[in-house]
Amino acid sequence: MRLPWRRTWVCPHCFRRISRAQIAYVCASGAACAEDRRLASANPRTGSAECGTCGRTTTRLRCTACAGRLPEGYLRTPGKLVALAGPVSSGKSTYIGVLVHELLHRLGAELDAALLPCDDDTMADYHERYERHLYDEQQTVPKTAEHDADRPLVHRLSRTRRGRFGRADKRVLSLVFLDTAGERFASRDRMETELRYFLAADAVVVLVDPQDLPGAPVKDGDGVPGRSGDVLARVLGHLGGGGKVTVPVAVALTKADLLWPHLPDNSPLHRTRRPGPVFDADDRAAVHAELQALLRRWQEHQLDARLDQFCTDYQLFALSTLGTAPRRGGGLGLGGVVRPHRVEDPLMWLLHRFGALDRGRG
Ligand SMILES: Nc1nc2c(ncn2[C@@H]2O[C@H](COP(=O)(O)OP(=O)(O)O)[C@@H](O)[C@H]2O)c(=O)[nH]1
Ligand SMILES: [Mg+2]
Ligand SMILES: [Zn+2]
Ligand SMILES: [Zn+2]
Repeated sequence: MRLPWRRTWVCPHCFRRISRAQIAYVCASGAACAEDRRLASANPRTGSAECGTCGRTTTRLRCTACAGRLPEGYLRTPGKLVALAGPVSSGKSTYIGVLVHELLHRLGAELDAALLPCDDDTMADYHERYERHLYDEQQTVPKTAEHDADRPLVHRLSRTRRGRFGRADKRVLSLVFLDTAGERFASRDRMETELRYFLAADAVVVLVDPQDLPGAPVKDGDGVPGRSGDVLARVLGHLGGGGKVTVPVAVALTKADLLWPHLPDNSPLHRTRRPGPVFDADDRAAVHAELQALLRRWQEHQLDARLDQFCTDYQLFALSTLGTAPRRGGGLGLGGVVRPHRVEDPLMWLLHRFGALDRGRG
């Protein structure tokens, strides 16, 4: 299998632009010969290489700039890189934990899409950092540790759309979650990594805690007014590089369960999405308009105004990852069960934007 001609790729771990010369083969047989530099000199044109130590054939590739593994099929189809942003406590870790779980156990089948972790370590990492807390121990995800914040979690979501005349059309989203630990950067290195992260992004999901919006009717808010605006400004600054942001930006209010008691029964935010690999444009428009109206009512219209001014393509979302507020001490409410509401909405919109969903009904 020949590899496609391409000058450079973006490494999904360090977000550096890497050329063929910066991509090396890794022996698949184990750690013993994994660092064999002779692998690096193999010709990538054949799509595989022989390990200089043990002679086995391997197709595993890694970025020599950071040693991160390139996902299977990455050179041929790098896909669209989807990035995640949000201030501390906006719900990033919980979102990652629940969204990946949903994609693996429910949504993947519903959308006829496959979620593939970058490698076995990604799977173990996901379980250790997110899944086991929520689904085994029925606890909230602990605060993100500094050392975890350096390693993005890389998954590939691929879907084959049946196009006209039955033509199969494969689309891939590379979901790259760099789960930041704190607001202030621990190092210059990390700051530069984040900058590269947003520069490389083909789309971004920005999470906002409604408790950070002073006008929102949420009780016992431990939010920080203005925090979301600051993060948004920084992210939009990175994305736009001084000009308008042209990549799709999904801005999602997390912890929507806190808002539900204050919304009328017929609010579109209460509804659930109709299942299936189809984009529901009417529902999307209703939710977006409702959130614009709510922001206006909460005197938070500068958030929407800022988005309108700096983004050519953005949408507002409201989701709940847990379905209810966790108990004091970190136990999950609702009898310990994670009950997500509309967590997939931003992704559905992005899949639609990138032409990965089926044509609408009716
Ligand atoms: N009420 C409610 N709280 C949530 C939800 N998702 C997360 N939280 C809580 O919000 C806090 C911050 O979440 P976390 O994912 O750690 O945020 P991060 O700092 O952005 O990674 C934690 O106490 C979570 O339990 C939700 O859907 N509803
Ligand atoms: Mg976190
Ligand atoms: Zn790299
Ligand atoms: Zn070997």
